[in-house]
Amino acid sequence: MKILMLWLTWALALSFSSMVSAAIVERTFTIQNKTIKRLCHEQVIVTVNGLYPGPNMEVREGDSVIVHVINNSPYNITIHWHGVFQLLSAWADGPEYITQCSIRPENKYTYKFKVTQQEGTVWWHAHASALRATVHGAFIIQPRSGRFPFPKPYKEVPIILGDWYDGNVEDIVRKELETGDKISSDAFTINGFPGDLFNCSKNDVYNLRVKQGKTYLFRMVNAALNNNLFFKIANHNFTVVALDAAYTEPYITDIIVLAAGQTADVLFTADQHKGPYFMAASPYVLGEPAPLFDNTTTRGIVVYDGYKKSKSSQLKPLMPALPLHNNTPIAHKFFSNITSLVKAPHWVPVPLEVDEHMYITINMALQPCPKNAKCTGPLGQKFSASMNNESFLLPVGKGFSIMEAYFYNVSGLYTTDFPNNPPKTFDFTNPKIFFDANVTFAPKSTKVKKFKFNSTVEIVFQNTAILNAQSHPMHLHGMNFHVLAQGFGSFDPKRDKLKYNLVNPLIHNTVAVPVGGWAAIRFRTNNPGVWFLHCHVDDHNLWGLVTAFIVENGPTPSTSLPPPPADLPKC
Ligand SMILES: *[C@@H]1O[C@H](CO)[C@@H](O)[C@H](O)[C@H]1NC(C)=O
Ligand SMILES: *[C@@H]1O[C@H](CO)[C@@H](O)[C@H](O)[C@H]1NC(C)=O
Ligand SMILES: *[C@@H]1O[C@H](CO)[C@@H](O)[C@H](O)[C@H]1NC(C)=O
Ligand SMILES: *[C@@H]1O[C@H](CO)[C@@H](O)[C@H](O)[C@H]1NC(C)=O
Ligand SMILES: *[C@@H]1O[C@H](CO)[C@@H](O)[C@H](O)[C@H]1NC(C)=O
Ligand SMILES: *[C@@H]1O[C@H](CO)[C@@H](O)[C@H](O)[C@H]1NC(C)=O
Ligand SMILES: *[C@@H]1O[C@H](CO)[C@@H](O)[C@H](O)[C@H]1NC(C)=O
Ligand SMILES: *[C@@H]1O[C@H](CO)[C@@H](O)[C@H](O)[C@H]1NC(C)=O
Ligand SMILES: *[C@@H]1O[C@H](CO)[C@@H](O)[C@H](O)[C@H]1NC(C)=O
Ligand SMILES: *[C@@H]1O[C@H](CO)[C@@H](O)[C@H](O)[C@H]1NC(C)=O
Ligand SMILES: [Cu+2]
Repeated sequence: MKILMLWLTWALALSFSSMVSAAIVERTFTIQNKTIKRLCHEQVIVTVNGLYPGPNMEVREGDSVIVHVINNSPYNITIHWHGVFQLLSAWADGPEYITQCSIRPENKYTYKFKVTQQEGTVWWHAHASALRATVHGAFIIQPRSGRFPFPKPYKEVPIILGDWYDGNVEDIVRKELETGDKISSDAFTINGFPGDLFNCSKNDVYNLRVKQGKTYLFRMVNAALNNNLFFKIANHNFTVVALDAAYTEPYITDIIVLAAGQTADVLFTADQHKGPYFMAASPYVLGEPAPLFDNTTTRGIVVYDGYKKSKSSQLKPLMPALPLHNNTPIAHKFFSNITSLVKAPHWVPVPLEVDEHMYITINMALQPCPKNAKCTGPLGQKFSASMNNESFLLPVGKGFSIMEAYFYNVSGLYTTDFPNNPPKTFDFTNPKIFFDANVTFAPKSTKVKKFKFNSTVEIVFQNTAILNAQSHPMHLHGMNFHVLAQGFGSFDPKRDKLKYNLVNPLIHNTVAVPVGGWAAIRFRTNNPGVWFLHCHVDDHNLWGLVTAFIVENGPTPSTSLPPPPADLPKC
């Protein structure tokens, strides 16, 4: 509780400082062990500055950011600024082996970048192995003008949703990668607290005090490693005003649905009678049969000022009714019914001509169990995951990251033949292909795709039923995209292109591709560098549901990737 108060005070102090014209925001992130108690056990976790969740950062659009990362943890680490464009600063993007080698224990690296042409809530997290489980925080970009395209909220409140593993996440993930099995989280968290539905957690409850009649801006992040989440507050509605830091038409809803990696800016008005109300989050997972998943609920509490003094204090807080884990109609409505706020600050129109078309299948897959090993995945094999039947292998132990190899013309780390189409066409979403050994094994490779500067790219992501249709939130670094349409079953260009919204579609950096369905996106390659494209479910990411896009230089220095900073870590 004390920690929570400190943290709130600090968040407030930050929001005042943003009113003055701060051109440089400088921070030190010391990556360090921290022992904390959750779910009846003491657990050593990796943190930034001993905090879980990590410190929230707040900047104004146009600011320069300098973050000194000092790695005092036993693991290799990098930090990614999720959703920050990194215009002409790809060296600061962070994914290990893509834009940089990781920062080894006892080493440091300084991330330097400018935040331009965007505002709203994004976040930062570790982008090495599964360290982001506990190494993450909000990254709030205030408008340079100080004005929002909606009435000024009374206060801003970061709400970080997470999942918690009862054990050392790095050990758990290593086991998962060795045995090929899947392991689920043990609890969900709101601002680091699992809430009172868990054993030994009566006091580990996030507590938000509000003033009746006031409107709060929730800076929401789904930081969970492997889960999409539903979020509700009993008896209250929300107004969504931005998703992935792109303004939306104000959208009134009683539920927020965030896929792993997504963020939202949400107005919350304390417009009910003075009382306590639970806020709660639970997972959205799909698959028939459902994959192993964490079927628990986290909750925090919203208390109105003045409530304690009233005579009705024996009132129990109201609990919101959350949907079942497989409620696709509710999730799909949230994902598809909101539109962007045309002509809002930083809004961009949909590019109407397309230079490059890609059709990319995304699915689970298998890799053969090594001889003499014991694998506990499906059919006694190991889980894998693929895009267009290529399962990505990071260039570990090759001496360079992909972007360094690209910049210095080093060959042998990657090839540029990532396919534009799936190698086989079949009834992609037919559940009968669940265990078809003819299609489940995907080869391992390091294939990327190269684009000319400033081309427009359209991608249709096609989920398949191989080893179960599962949820894959696809995240692109370096560039936002428009989500033109989405649907279920196999994408049919003749029928489905008619559904494209070319007027006011949502702008995202992470799209929740419908389970057993497709999503069509479009973007312009306006940012030279190497940009990771991956599923934000961490298991799937580590199993290979990733690739990278190389965006070549434009014609001028101001459209070219600068050389790497001198302190870029070496492999
Ligand atoms: C940090 O924690 C890990 C895992 O418990 C442990 O192996 C390591 O020795 C610790 N390192 C430091 C510097 O305390
Ligand atoms: C709490 O502990 C009891 C007894 O050990 C156990 O049966 C139950 O599943 C636990 N509940 C949760 C939510 O972990
Ligand atoms: C929430 O919004 C719905 C639809 O606009 C409305 O019917 C309902 O009364 C609202 N609930 C509250 C608590 O404001
Ligand atoms: C998940 O938990 C809910 C509430 O406890 C229960 O009704 C439901 O059957 C569980 N679902 C699965 C798939 O275990
Ligand atoms: C959102 O849902 C409403 C009610 O079903 C519908 O009328 C409207 O067209 C939908 N808007 C979008 C953008 O899907
Ligand atoms: C890499 O190759 C390109 C094209 O051949 C050349 O223009 C560039 O100068 C080379 N870069 C380095 C660092 O050698
Ligand atoms: C898989 O391959 C076997 C042997 O080539 C063939 O008999 C079978 O029909 C194939 N299955 C499917 C679903 O294509
Ligand atoms: C993927 O590639 C492997 C190896 O070439 C092949 O056996 C398998 O059928 C392919 N699967 C799909 C879905 O294309
Ligand atoms: C990119 O292409 C568009 C359309 O052709 C053009 O309007 C724009 O100026 C180009 N941008 C850059 C940075 O070259
Ligand atoms: C850490 O990074 C170094 C340099 O890239 C590499 O040699 C080493 O194997 C990595 N360690 C782990 C545990 O991945
Ligand atoms: Cu996935």
